[in-house]
Formats: sequence, structure tokens, C-alpha cells
Amino acid sequence: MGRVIIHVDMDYFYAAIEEREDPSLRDKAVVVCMYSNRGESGGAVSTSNYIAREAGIRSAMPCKLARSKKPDAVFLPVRKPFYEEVSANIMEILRSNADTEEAFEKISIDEAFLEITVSCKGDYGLAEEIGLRIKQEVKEQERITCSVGIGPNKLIAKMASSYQKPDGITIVRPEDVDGFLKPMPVKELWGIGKVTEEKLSEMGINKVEELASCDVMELIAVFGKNKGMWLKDAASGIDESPVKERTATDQIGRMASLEHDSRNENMIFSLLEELVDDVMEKVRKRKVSFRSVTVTVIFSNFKTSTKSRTLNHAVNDRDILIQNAREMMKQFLEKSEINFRRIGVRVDNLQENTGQKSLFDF
Ligand code: YYY
Ligand code: CA
Ligand code: CA
Repeated sequence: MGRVIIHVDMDYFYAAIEEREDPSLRDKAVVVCMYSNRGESGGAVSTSNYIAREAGIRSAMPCKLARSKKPDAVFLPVRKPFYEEVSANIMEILRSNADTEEAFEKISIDEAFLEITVSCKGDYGLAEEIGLRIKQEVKEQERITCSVGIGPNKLIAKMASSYQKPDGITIVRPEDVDGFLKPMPVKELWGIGKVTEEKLSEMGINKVEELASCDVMELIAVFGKNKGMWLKDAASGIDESPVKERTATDQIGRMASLEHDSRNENMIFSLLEELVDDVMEKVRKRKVSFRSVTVTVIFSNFKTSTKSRTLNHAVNDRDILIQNAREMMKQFLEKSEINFRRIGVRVDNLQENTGQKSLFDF
């Protein structure tokens, strides 16, 4: 059975989060800027919403230029730590839709691959249902839209997700790969940058179709063995690279909805225990210890809050996890009057168990 891979890409991510937090921004052009140490005049655009894009505003453009293109746009400074929190919540949703905890690969703050070969039994109809379900879960829980691409490998899934944006879903079945790739300009191939595009253009190669039919020896002569072979494969829609967590030292987390929105301590703490058990099972399976504990609450108004604690040293102890998670959850209960909708617990700063126990055990 061939693999089935999903790539998920949040739409205009930073600006979408800002719109979510302040609905009055929805019908305005929103530009999120990374200001340099020279202040407002020196910054560059991180991203912008689609209204701003219609005015010609693009990522990496000087904010000053963006302002001249759309003087009535709302300019906001990047809030990276906050976006990271939203990202962590979204990544939990995505990971929970992958075949296994390990069949998941976050590639940037707002993009990830998941393998779903087993869950969809290799069937692209079922794969589409999973893709639509992911979009719905992200929208319901985080009120953000995303674009989804589904294909037989990472390369095709990644290119499929950018095919229809925003809020799109594109399925490329194995038999459709050739037709999908061939008419594209080579620069659309994921992994081809400006320099490669120019070199190929000098060789008279502009379309993926031309690259696919090019003699691999000719490509190797210009680009070297690895890159030459990669170019030939990519243009032919071949990509064997596995979906794999990049760092073993990432994070392990679980999130779930309460039976109904509530502030009932028993209900919340008993779900928390279940989540902690799941997390601990994965911690043991991966043979890691953790140095920080994070608890997340999504309130009934969809607002999300996170609390984290860093421990003195790395542990893999259930009691320490549950104790810290409960204390932080208690603080949430004391601080707010809104019902809880979903809760999550996560361990970070993972370290591989070296066989030797922590210093404290000696
Ligand atoms: O997916 P798409 O709508 O085309 O782009 P984004 O989701 O806005 O890009 C992801 C995320 O990356 C963006 O919200 C800011 C960040 N980013 C950046 O900081 N600087 C860039 N030059 C490009 C993107
Ligand atoms: Ca994106
Ligand atoms: Ca991105």
C-alpha cells in the first residue's frame, strides 16, 4: 500500500491570530510587522491578511513601503510567544490525527506533515474526510483557517496545500501526480530556490515537465550528485523521505474536551488524570525525561490560556507531572469565572534517558 501524507498550513497565520483576538480587524487590512532596533521605520512585514495582500503587501517587504501601499491598514507588532502558544495547541490537534504519535512532523510554526496511511487504509476518499475533519477541528478549537494538501509523499502534499489558499483542500492521487506537477514552473517545486531556478533557466529548463525529462547526468554535471538526483526525482513526483519528528527532544502533549463546558473541579481533574496517564505512557515509550510542564485551557468563549513550569531537573515521574499540572489548573480555576471547554497537558524540554537516573537518585 502506498503512503498517504497530509500537509497542513495555517492561512496568513500571525495576522489570522490577531484577527481572532480582535474581531474589529476582520474587515480591515492587517499587517504584522517585525520592527528592528531602528524602530517603526526599520521594520519588515512578517505577514498580512488577504485584504492587505490585495493592496500588494507581501512578507519581507519594508513596513514603510507597506504603509505607502495601504495607509489605512492596521500595523501591529509581532507577538511571537503568543503565536507559539497558539501553534502548540494547533500542533496537538494535528498530531492527534496522525497514524501514530511519531508519524508527525512540524516543519515551522504553522505547518506540519502527518502520515495517515493506516487511518485511511490507503483510500483517498477517506483521506479527504480526515483532511476536512482536521480543518473543522482547527476552526472550532482555534478559530483559524488552514489549507490542506494530501498526496502520496511529503513533496506532493506540501505543494498541494498551497494550490488552493486560503481555507482550501487539494487531493492529489498517485495517478494525478504527473498532471499536477508537469505544467508548473520549476520554482514551484518545494525546495527549489532562486539560484537553482536561474541555473535551470540557463539550461533552458523552465517547466517541471522539462526538468522531469532532462537527462539526470546533465543535472548531476551542473548541480552535483545529490542535488542532481533530487531535482530529477522531485520533478517526477518522487520523494521517499519519511514523516518524522525532527528532534527527539520536542514535546509530548495531550488535549481533550470536557463532556460539557464546566468549571467542576472533579470533572476537570479526572480528565486531567487521564491526559497525564496518556502523556506518561508516551514518555515511557519514548524513553525520555521532561524538564517542563505546560497546562492549557480553552475556555467556552474559545480563549486559550497556557501556564508553564520549568523543573529543577529532568524527570519521568507521574507524581511530579500530576502535581504540577493540578496546581496550575487550580490557578486557572481561581483566576477565571468562565467555563472550561478543553484542557491539555504537555511536557517539554525532553531529554533521552541515559540509563543513569537523575542526580537526585544517587
Ligand atoms: O501560509 P501563508 O498565508 O502564505 O503565509 P503565512 O501563514 O502568513 O506564513 C506563516 C508565518 O510565517 C506568518 O504568519 C509569519 C511568518 N513569516 C515571517 O515571519 N516572515 C516571512 N518573511 C514570512 C513568514
Ligand atoms: Ca501559512
Ligand atoms: Ca509557513
